[in-house]
Formats: sequence, C-alpha cells, structure tokens
Amino acid sequence: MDADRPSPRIIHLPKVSDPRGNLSFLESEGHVPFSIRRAYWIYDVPGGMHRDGHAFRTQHELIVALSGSFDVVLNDGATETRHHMARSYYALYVPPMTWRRIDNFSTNSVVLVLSSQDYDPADYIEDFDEYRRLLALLPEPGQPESATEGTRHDSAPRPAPLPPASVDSCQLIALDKHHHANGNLTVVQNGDPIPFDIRRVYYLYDIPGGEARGGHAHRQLRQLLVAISGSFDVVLDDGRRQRRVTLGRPYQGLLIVPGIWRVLDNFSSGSVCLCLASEHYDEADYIRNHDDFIAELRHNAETQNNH
Ligand code: T46
Repeated sequence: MDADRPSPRIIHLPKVSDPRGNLSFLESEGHVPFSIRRAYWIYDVPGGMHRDGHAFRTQHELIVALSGSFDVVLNDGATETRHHMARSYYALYVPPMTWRRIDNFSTNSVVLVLSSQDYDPADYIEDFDEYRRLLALLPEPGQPESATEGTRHDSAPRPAPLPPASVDSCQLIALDKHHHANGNLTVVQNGDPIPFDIRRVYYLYDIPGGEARGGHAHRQLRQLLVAISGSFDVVLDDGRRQRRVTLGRPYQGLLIVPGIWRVLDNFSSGSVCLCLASEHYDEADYIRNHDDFIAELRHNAETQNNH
C-alpha cells in the first residue's frame, strides 16, 4: 500500500448551464484522480434498502448522484462521516481502504460509480473487523490533494479526416443487469462490452421539455449513450440515411462511431443521458455545421474514387 495514502474528498465538477439543459463532465486523470477502468450504475433501489458496507484493498472510486439522492457513509475505522449526495455536479472520491456503505436512497435515485479497476472479488474486504485489522497496519492518510475542478481541455485544433461511417454501425447494446433485492446494477468495463477505454464521462440533465441536444458529428470520438433515467431519442445520420433510436432503459446502450451526425430529442421529463466517451473533450473533434458535414463526406468520397 502507498505510503502517501490519499483521503476521501468532495470534487466539484464543471456545470455547463445551457437553455437546452445542463451538462457536467469528468475526465480520466483530470477531475477523476485515477484512470477509469470501469463504470457502473445502481438504480431501481426500493425504499428503505441500503447497499452493504465494504472496503477495497486497492481500487479507487468516484461516486456521483446522477439522479435523486442518497448518502454515502464512510468509516475510517474510528469515525463515521455521512455525505449526502444530491447533485450531479459534485463527486465523492473514495480511496482504497475506506469502509463505505450507501443508504437513504430517494425515489428514482441513480448512483454512478467510476472505478480504477475491473471487477475483482479478491479486492473486496467484507468484514469490518478484518478491515480494522488491515487498516491498523497502514500509515495515516495524507493531506487531501487539491481538487482539479473545472479544467477544460480545449487543445489546439488538429482536425482528423472524417471517417466513412454507416448508421448501421451504431449498435444498440444490451448491457448486463445484475438484479438484486436492494437495487439493480449495470456495469461497463473498458473493452467489455465497449470497444474503447473510458477517458471521459459526461451527462445531460435538467433538460427542459421540447429541447434537442447534439446536432454535430465527431471525427474520432466513440461513445456509448445510456438513458440513465427517463427516455429520449437519438437521430443518427450518415449523410445518406437517418435512423431514429429510442433509449429508455439504464441497461441498454447505443454505441456511436465517429463520422455520424447525431441529434438527441424527445426527452421525457426527468431524463438523464449518460455518455461514456473514448477521448477527453476536444472542440477540434466536432463538426457543428450539417452543410460542412455533408461537404466533407462528399469530398472524402470523391478523393477515394479518384484513387
Ligand atoms: C454529443 C452529445 C450527445 C465541455 O466543456 N466538455 C465536455 O465534455 C462536453 C461534452 C461539453 N463541454 C462544453 C462544450 C460546450 O460549451 O459544454 C458545452 C455544451 O456542449 P455541446 O454543445 O457539445 O452539448 P451537446 O449536448 O450538443 O453535445 C453533447 C456532446 O458534446 C456530444 O459529444 O454527442 O452531447
């Protein structure tokens, strides 16, 4: 175990307010003080239920209330600290060797957990006495590191060519649903079932009725969209054909490949769109004008035909 053990802390996240709804995002090794290996979300938690306490030997976690509210109760072996999580623009960082349980779930609450490791039952410590015994062998935790809030990664433009793509290459993926009496859980790991590493997570929330989002294409970005709460439609457009996909289940994901124009609309009230993305935010990766998108597709097709 590391001699400089980090302490738990609240991390404030960017909240990009917009008449089309709010957006917050977290970047691996940025707001998230580790590399994201796995994301999971807990939902459909019946009133009065809680998620049992445990600690992890080595894995780091970041916990966000994507919808509703709940409490994360941390125990350092001597003292309990209760964190009420009720807004999706802050996160709780939980370092390894911290005992934690989750309780006091509101109706329609959704917990998002980002983890530094793949699922590994051997990393769990499920017995509190054993946790205290192991904790006593460790050095004291260090001072909290300063939070890396609000950093935007607008890097210098480096337009990549727009890859040819088809709306049919955007797959609707049935994600695992681990059914349990104290709530359901869906998990996505890097490479399983998504064909990329999660380098950024963002979510759209507080979306006023009748609004649409998106309206652009990406050159390189791959992403998985999930309706964490409520429902919405995604209109995919490859320049030749359009396809409308409805998302309305937290255990269903839409994989969007680069080179596809997308618009999100028909948001139900209370809907939250979660996106797991393959890259950090980069404005140079966006094509935000549909005429430019079509012109670039045509140009690429002509160039290819001439070779
Ligand atoms: C997508 C659809 C579904 C950041 O600073 N960091 C980020 O990670 C993101 C996603 C956005 N932003 C800033 C950029 C803009 O100033 O937040 C503002 C709103 O972003 P945008 O207009 O791109 O929001 P949407 O909802 O139209 O698009 C977003 C994603 O950008 C996009 O990749 O596919 O959701």
